[in-house]
Parts: sequence; structure tokens; C-alpha cells
Amino acid sequence: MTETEPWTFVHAADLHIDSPLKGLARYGSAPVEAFRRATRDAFEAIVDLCIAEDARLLLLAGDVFDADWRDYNTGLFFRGQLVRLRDAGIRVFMVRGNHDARNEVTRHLDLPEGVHEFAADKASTVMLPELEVAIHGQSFATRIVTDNLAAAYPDAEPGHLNIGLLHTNVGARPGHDDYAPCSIDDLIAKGYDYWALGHVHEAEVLSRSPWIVYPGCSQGRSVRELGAKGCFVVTVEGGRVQHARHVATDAARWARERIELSAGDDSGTLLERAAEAIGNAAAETDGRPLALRLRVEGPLADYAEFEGDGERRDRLVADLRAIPQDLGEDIWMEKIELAVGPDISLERLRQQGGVVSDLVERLEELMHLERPGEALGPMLDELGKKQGVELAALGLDAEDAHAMRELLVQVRALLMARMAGEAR
Ligand SMILES: [Mn+2]
Repeated sequence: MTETEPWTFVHAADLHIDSPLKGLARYGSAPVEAFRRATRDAFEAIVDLCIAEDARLLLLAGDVFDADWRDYNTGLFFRGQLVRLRDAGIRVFMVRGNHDARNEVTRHLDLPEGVHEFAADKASTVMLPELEVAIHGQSFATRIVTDNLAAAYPDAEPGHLNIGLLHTNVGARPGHDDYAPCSIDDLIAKGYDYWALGHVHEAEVLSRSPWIVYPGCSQGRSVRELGAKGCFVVTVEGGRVQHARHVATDAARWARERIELSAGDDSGTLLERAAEAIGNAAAETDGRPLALRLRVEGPLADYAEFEGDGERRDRLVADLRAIPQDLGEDIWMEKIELAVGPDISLERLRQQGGVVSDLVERLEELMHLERPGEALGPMLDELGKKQGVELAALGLDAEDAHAMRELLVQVRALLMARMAGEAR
């Protein structure tokens, strides 16, 4: 092989193999088994991809495992896949992250030839003269790593394609523990060609010069990990990275659908709208099993029939769960949220007038703001001060638009129910 011949490597992270799935209810056609196996199937798909793409290297940037192995089956599964890579002549380089830090995963199996796990005590370099590549990496020794590991990575090797393998939170991304924190500038300063990162579960190319890439997790595991998940296939030509593309490897997918009802809609309309939404969500999975969280909110014309009637409500939920059966789709209705209330139109409220109708109208306005917290935050702060409570103590975060909207929906439902009571 000469330097000018193009070759590829695959970059994955956050496999979380054998991560337990919570709340996996078994009913009807729910594809329970597919979800149980999904983290393993996703890694198998990555190995298939490495072989199909004739990749030279597979880079794994931490959190291969979710936690210590419950038994040796987890390790044996992983090792079996590494043997497939060895047999195909594909070398594997890996670091440990917070979930599979040295002191977190204590069970151990010797890894096959051609697999290199970077040490945890300090960053080190492996030279691959045949590819003119230098790979630098360091594993997490413990779950919590607060040092900037990148800062102490070795200098780039001149005349080589330099790859840095690191589990890190770049730029203190919210929603992820701030482990091995560093900035994009810290990474650029090393003069490497490609930073193969792990930790953030959303795929993102942070920079193309040099390449700084989060491949995201290889398999979504909850409603917080939506859409296609996979890894990056990276092409090198003439000693430079030419391009990197995301390839989906997930074996099952997660989605959220929200149905907003309007005045006059009843449970019949609700079921029709749900069938449409579920059909659309299923069409986007390329035939994969789907876990779907469905949320229905707004006024329901026949709400009075459901109010206080658990049996009637259960039937509606079961009717919603029956929709995938009719569609012949592999869908697990992970959760159904019914935030419905009595149908009182704003128009009718306006006619009735009074302070409650003014309030409902104001809530309606707030709910449609991009950041409802901007208006709501100061109001809540003031209210909190009067009552002597902190917003944080109530679990309220004005920055969280979803949570703020949720709060407004609840308050509106409460006011609407009051109005309905008055009107009857
Ligand atoms: Mn992770």
C-alpha cells in the first residue's frame, strides 16, 4: 500500500453494550426482544460495516460498556466481535470512558491480537508505519475525571496522520457530565488531523480543519436518544482526511410524536390523528423496530366521558396501543401521555370574560413563545420570593423550554377544568 491510495477507518463511541432498558413493557406486538438485543446488534452492525468498507482500523472512543459486566457473557460477546475484526485484518484502538473506566468494569478477558487499549495513567502513542499513522489516547482510570486530559496529550508526529482518541466533554456541553473537560482550541492546538471523540451521545462534526468528531452513541436507549444512531466512516487519501460520513448502525429506533388537538376534536379524531402520526414515525425507521412516545394535548370535546372514569381512559390508551397492530408495524408504544382537558374554546372564554379567561388567554400566548421561560421565569421568581421558595427546589428550570411549556399546559388544564365546572 502506498501513501496515495485511499483507505478508511471507522470511528464509533458510546456503544453501552448490554445497557439495561427500563420500563420495557410486554404487550401485544411490542418488539421487546429487538430492544433488549439492540446495543449488541448495533456493535455487530459496526463490525459488519468495517468488513464491508474494508476498513484498516476501528476506533472506539469510550463507554464500550454501560457498567460492570453482570456476568462474562457481555465480555464474551464483545470479544467474539473483536475476533471477527482480527480475522479480517482490522486493528482496533480503544480508550475507556466514564461508564467503563478501569475501576468501573472490573471483570476482564484477554483481548485478541491486534486490539490495543490505551493506558489510563498517562496519554501514549501507537505508531503504525505501514499507514503512516500515529494514534494518541488515554483511558479513564475512574468514572469521574476532572482533569483536562487533552492538554497532556503527546505532540503530533511529523509526517504522519495524527489521530487523537479521547472521551471528553468539549466546551462544557449541557446535559453531559463535565468529564475530561477541554475546549475546541485545546484540541486544535495539538496539531492533530482527526480527533475521535466520545461521551456526547449526539453525532456532531465540531470542526473539519482539523476534524473533530463526536459519532454519537451507536444505539439509542431511551426517548432522550432520538433518531438515527451509528458511527463515522472516514476516508484518508494522500495522508489527509478527505471526508467523514455518518452511517446508521442502530437496530431499533426511538421517536417522539406530539398531537395537538383543537376545539371540536373528540376521541375519534384523536385516534385518527394518532394513526397518522404513528404511520409517519414508522415510515422513517427504514424497517427498524420503533419505540414511540406519544403525547396528546389540548381540548377533547367528549372529555366529560373520560373525566374520573379510569376504565374509559384505559380503553382509550388500549385503542392507541392497538394502532400499530393494524398498521402491521413493529412499534413499542413506550409511553402515552394524555394531557387533555375539557373543550372550552378561547372564543367562549372571551365571551364569558373575567379574570380566568384573561389568564387562559395569556397562558396560550406564553405557550407559543420560543422561550416561554424568558417571560415566565421572572414571574415565577417573584412568586417564589413571596412564598420563600427557590425555583430550583421545585424542580423548575426557566431555561428548559419543554418544562416551561409543560407547566403552562398543566396550569391551563386546571383553569379550563375550573371553567368547565362553572359552566355546567
Ligand atoms: Mn456514554
